[in-house]
Amino acid sequence: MSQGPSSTNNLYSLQSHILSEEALHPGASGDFSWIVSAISLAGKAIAHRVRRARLENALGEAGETNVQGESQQRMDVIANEILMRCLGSRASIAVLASEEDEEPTIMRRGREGGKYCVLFDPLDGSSTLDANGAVGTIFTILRNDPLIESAEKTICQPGRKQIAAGYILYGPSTAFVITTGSGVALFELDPFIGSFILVQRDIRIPTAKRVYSVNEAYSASFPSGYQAYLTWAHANDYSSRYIGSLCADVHRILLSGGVFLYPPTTSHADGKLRLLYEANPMGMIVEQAGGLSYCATTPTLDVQPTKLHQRVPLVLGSADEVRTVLRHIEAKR
Ligand code: AHM
Ligand code: MG
Repeated sequence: MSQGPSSTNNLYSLQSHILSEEALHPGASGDFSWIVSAISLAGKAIAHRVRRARLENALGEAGETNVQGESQQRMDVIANEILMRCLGSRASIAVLASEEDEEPTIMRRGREGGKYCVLFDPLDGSSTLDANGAVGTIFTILRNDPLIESAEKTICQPGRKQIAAGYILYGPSTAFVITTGSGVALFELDPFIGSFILVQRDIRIPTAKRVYSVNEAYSASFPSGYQAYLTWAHANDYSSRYIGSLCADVHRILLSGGVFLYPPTTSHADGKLRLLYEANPMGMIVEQAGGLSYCATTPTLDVQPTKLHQRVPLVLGSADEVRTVLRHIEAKR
């Protein structure tokens, strides 16, 4: 049973949570909590801009195509700038890397120091913004290895090495979900006091739930194992929920269970979602909450990345549901 602050009636902020986790590591310098505070500041600023986007005429395409060949939304560019401005000034940051930028940005490395790398998707699911859909910022924090010269190679670390991962969901409320490797905690932004307040710690994903989340319109081009799974699910009383915004779909699964799938398709032969700043952070959160995350038949967090914007197929969610998908994929190999 998860314990929220309601049992004690105490208010507990994101900052207090991170400080108390740091206190468990006697040698901690406090650099890590500075980074989380920069991400939370960016989250508040992005939440504000997302809520005003229609009024400020900031919706629609920016007119640019990003490195992945996808058209950038104006809000993608705004969210990216906010994160860069909030994180760029933090002295412990070595490298920043964003879905929106072709190359990683080196802030300080070598003799200048820099302990951490932060990778992010500034505004995931932004194409749903025109319809007032929920969008999110996904982030992961990695340790900088000063012995590796190339910034891209430094950040190509398997997901198991993540120090922390999380997302901020801009929905009816602004939710901040984070793990530092000892469970998953959920905070909600109280806009009147400007703080993220703890609402649930040690979140556990239900082991099973008959709900799948996939863009089924592409199913004719899915590999046969995924097709066989969907045929099986149709015959077994499953329901379907798909928002088309990864943060929103993962958040629902985190709180109420089910399975999310983004298989390879004709237009995205390796899958659509990016390993380093989408699949890995979500994989760490889901595993920390007792669920499973796989890229085809390899645990997401064990995939060795080869490049910053690498794409992968993804299956994640309730442990039993993910195992059922994997059984169907393996049967057709
Ligand atoms: P984005 O990072 O460009 O926003 O793309 C990622 C989004 C995810 O949020 C979502 O799961 C997926 O793309 C939806 O893709 P599709 O529209 O093909 O179903
Ligand atoms: Mg994205």
